[in-house]
Amino acid sequence: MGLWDVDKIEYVGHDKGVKEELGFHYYDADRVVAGKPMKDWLRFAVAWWHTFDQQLVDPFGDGTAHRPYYKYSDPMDQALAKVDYAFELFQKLGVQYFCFHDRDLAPEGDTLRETNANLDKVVDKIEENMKSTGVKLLWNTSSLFTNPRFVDGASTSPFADIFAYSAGQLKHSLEIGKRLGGENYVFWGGREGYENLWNTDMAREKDHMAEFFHMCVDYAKEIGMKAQFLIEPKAKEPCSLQYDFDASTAISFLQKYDLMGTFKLNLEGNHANLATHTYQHEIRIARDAGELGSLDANQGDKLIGWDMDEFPTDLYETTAVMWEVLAEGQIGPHGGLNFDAKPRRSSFEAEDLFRTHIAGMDSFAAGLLVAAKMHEDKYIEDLVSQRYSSYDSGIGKTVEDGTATLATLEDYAIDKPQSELIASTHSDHLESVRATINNYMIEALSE
Ligand code: XUL
Ligand code: CO
Repeated sequence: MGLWDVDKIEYVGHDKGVKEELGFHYYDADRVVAGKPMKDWLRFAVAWWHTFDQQLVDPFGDGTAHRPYYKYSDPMDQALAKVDYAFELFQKLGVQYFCFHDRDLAPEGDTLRETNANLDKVVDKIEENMKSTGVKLLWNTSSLFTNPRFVDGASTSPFADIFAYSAGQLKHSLEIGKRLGGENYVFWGGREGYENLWNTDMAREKDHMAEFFHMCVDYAKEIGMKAQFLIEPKAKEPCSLQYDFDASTAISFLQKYDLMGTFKLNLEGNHANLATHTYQHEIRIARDAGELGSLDANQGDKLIGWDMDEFPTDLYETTAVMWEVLAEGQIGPHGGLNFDAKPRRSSFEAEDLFRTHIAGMDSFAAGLLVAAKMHEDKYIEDLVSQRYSSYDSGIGKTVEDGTATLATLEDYAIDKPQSELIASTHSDHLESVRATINNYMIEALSE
């Protein structure tokens, strides 16, 4: 059976019931939907930190996780053993990609040199496994927030030594990304923000962060690293305000510092909620700016405010996300769906790592099927073009082609009675749209 006490997870469909927890009911990797196999639309990735390092703590309780590799007490032995467990899990789930932070992989030494040496040993083993299994790196990143030295940030730390350390750490992380052929490289601003505005020079900190990003772009060019750089916005937590608050804020930052296009966005469901947005909103903002890069797949809890990183199971939300992805033609030029998600504390058994990934993969596959059906009928496309059709000709066209002035519009509007100014189309009302999407869900998933 291998290292995990679980067989390869197969597609079991839903004709014979829907209760099998160790089989896919909707994710059928090679099934062609809207012109591409499901696996190519979804490009699932396993997050190393949650899946292999997370002990399932919460602010009030210790870790509950049972993991087979806890039998290795030496940290390096355990780090190396995890690579075997990781690649077996990827293959058993049929996931083609994975993601990691540098610090997820190996323990730190006393100096950066020692830390890098530990890391390289694990990366050697990962490289071998990537070659023998064909599993690829969606992205890697650098943890510039876990160690106490980053208490006040990394590139936005008020202490220049910390900026320098961060740059050195990141340099090696870029080298690893290049070596492993990572398709993207992520920058989540862990503690790049503030908790106390009275002691913070926000403008200076943002200038430092931009300088840091430019150094990374320069170094990637120098070493011939091709990965797409991605910023991952988050509104708050751990800081009371994070500088990459949401997609719009991150885009303004990229515009100000001449980094548009060089960086795209990695958007996360739970982070969207922390900014009081929907996941779909964040994706639409990025799409409209040509900045959609990749997605971290997870969800929050409506009743708890913080970053819960639940596995995504909300079908309405996965449908909305996949609707945007289908409209875009892809998640991003090199994007994927990285499960930045952890099992609940009570899902502590090793096997639960499979169940939770299956839940997330099936929920996104089902969302893809529903969204594809909506696109097939051009349901939303027709509804939206109908809604704005008054700009296709007549007075509306003069607005869009730039020939209208306040005077021509006054002339047009001045004698119009109120009754001619109130239009209603019914079919685009919120209640009707939501009910119709429910109908699409029922129809698409019962086929
Ligand atoms: C934290 C978060 C990170 C990034 C990578 O909320 O989402 O795990 O995805 O650093
Ligand atoms: Co994330």
